[in-house]
Amino acid sequence: MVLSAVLACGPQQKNAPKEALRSQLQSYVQKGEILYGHQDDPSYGHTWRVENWETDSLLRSDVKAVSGQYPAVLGFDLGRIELGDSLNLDRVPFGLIRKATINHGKRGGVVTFSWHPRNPVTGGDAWDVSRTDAVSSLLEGGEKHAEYLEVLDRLASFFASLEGTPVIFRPWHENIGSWFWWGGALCTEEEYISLFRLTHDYLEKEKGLDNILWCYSPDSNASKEQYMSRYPGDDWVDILGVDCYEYVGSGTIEQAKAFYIEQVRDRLAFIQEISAERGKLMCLSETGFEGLPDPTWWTETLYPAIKGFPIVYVLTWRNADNMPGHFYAPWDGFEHAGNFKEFSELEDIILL
Ligand code: BMA
Repeated sequence: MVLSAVLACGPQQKNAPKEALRSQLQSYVQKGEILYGHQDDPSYGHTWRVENWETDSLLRSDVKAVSGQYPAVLGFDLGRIELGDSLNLDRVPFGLIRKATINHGKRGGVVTFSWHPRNPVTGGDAWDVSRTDAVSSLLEGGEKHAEYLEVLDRLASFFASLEGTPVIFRPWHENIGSWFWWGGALCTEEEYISLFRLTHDYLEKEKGLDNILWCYSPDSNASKEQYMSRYPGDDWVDILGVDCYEYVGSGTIEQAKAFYIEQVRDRLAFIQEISAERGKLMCLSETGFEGLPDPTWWTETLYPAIKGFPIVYVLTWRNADNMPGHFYAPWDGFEHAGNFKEFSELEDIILL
């Protein structure tokens, strides 16, 4: 065992930044409060983007523009950190992400990271599912294992640069469906679990990082059995999440709404059972309805879907500045923004 591993198991673990975050999150749950989160909130919005993060105060926010408050949770993505790039896959500088994370932690907010890494065997993006050996290649004995340890070094340096700010990391998300190279049909259960554990153990035991709570966040295509079939284990997971979106498809908004509410409630119900058995926090790690076509989505769909579940947060996806229909939170001038304001003022919904 390396020295950092000995230290990580030592008595100071109780005082680790991640334990402070865990207690903070537990106290919201005990009060029946649900934090609201938004992906990439300070980086860009529906019609704007931070130009110079070093001089910018990073105080602009579509959510604040319509509700008067910042989201309690900020989400960021680490895709392309594995390449050593300075911009992530949505062109957000990692410098901005670091600065915004530290600022948000200081003002009492919570930060969560997703990761859409590129395919290690094809060089394609996270959605390149053309080969089924990408995950196994990263594991011990695999042809990309040594390179993966270098990727983990980059990840570790990033987390270590957050000045001790505790954060939530949810790698290898949406792993039941098969649209990412680590998805259900692209690797075995054992390979998936090994990859999650390797990622966790390298950062915590090898690198001694103590500022990360780990979230497992499959997509909503999972039954309880499927959800658990790729569960990395209690020693590797702190928060149980699920990503679940509303889609209209060929039906009506009313049908989509009924399906979404039922699906979210079904998934959160079994996650609640698992989290009670295992003493884990739970969250709705990603959700939304692209373009918000339903005028009362926040109060009449999202809220009824989550109400009564002890989730610590719900995060809606990003407001892209370069794809006019790709937004999941309101923005200044959006016709149904008032419904979000109403949602944000509910007693149990917490913004910063
Ligand atoms: C997806 C879309 C993409 C984006 C990716 C990672 O859901 O928003 O445009 O690149 O997430 O943020």
